[in-house]
Amino acid sequence: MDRYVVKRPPGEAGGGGKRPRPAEPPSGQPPWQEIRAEGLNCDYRLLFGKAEADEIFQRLEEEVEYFEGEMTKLHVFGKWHDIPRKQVTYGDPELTYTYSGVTFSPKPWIPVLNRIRDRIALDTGHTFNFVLINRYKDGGDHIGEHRDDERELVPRSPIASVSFGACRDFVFRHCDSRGKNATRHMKPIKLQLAHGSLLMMKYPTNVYWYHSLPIRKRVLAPRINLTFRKVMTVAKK
Ligand SMILES: O=C(O)CCC(=O)C(=O)O
Repeated sequence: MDRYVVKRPPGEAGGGGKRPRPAEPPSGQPPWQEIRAEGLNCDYRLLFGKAEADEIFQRLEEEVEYFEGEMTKLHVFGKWHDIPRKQVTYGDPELTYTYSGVTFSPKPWIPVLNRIRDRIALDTGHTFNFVLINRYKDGGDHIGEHRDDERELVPRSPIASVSFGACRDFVFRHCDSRGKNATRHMKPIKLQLAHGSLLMMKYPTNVYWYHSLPIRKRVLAPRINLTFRKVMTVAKK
């Protein structure tokens, strides 16, 4: 990851936020790392210290209720598959989100999710009305290459990705360098998303870069990832 990282001193903005932030982050907070490549604009930092991240992980394990039944299937190239992880959405009432052929209605916010959402707002200046939660029981669970480019997202809005539990590899691949029809070679960008970390994926990252969480058989512990999003209200869709 280091090749693409530019470290910024503490106190500089991390998310291109719109609300004023405190001039200095609370003491002892790690600095933002800028991850930059052609068309890729991300910021990464540890958001929670270990003790708080441990506590939040435990609360998520106890309080998040994942989808069951039909909602655990995925529509890919005309076929339905079991999702290789657990998934659920929470958010403001009346929002909907269509992802891989499935339309999700969010469950109402719960305190642990509001706590994470508030911390992101404090640190980045961005507010979010929707979160997609993925739980990977071990390194066999994964998510394939995709872009977060659903039509319900507020145009050019960032996505805040917060991770708890096992540290997992996360890979960005440029759209021009995918598969047999690649038109040029660009190296994939590999990150490790640590316990308590925040990855801000900012415009235009999701226009040009696909991302995935590959299988890692040596990972035995669970991981929970929350992607906070700004979804348009029904009237604006
Ligand atoms: O678990 C992760 O870090 C990735 C989740 C993801 O790709 C998504 O929610 O779109």
